[in-house]
Amino acid sequence: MPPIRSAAVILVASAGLLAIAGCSGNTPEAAPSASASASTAPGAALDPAAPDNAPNVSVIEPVIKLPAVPGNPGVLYFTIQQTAGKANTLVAVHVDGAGRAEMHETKTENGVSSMAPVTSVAFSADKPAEFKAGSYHVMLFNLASTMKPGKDVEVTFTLANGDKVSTFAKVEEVGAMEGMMDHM
Ligand SMILES: [Cu+2]
Repeated sequence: MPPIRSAAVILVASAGLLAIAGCSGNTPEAAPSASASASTAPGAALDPAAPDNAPNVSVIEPVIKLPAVPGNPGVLYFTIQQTAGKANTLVAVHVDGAGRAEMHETKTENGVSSMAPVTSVAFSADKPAEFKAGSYHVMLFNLASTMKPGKDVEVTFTLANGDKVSTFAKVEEVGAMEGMMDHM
């Protein structure tokens, strides 16, 4: 089936770009001195260290996948981790351009996948919380028409202690297969 095969190739390619963006974002010392030209690189404009962010909490590779079918929900993937200190709990996510953002968990039992809303997800230095396909994810409803592939969208994570972490997520198209698996 040629269409599905080419979609898989595109997904692999975009995952590679994400990995590169994540690496450069996490090591600002290694950024090229020609920063003006670097601003076009994926993730280069992100500022994960906003001054009022919760201490010792970092969000890695946040990415918004647009729905395969317009009008359907999108999804936000990321990893949130504690780099030092006590464990934390994520209790809410706000995404600019999404009318509503819900934390969900996908579970597979007896070969059947289903998902349900969750109100909190704990994470610690030993155990980051991974929001990814087939696991925790944030479902995005009522997407604004301004949500286009290639945009950087502000995302704010609220912790149980009231602290917040803001960063920017890259908006990407979703592959047809991935869209079906997550939102059927
Ligand atoms: Cu969901």
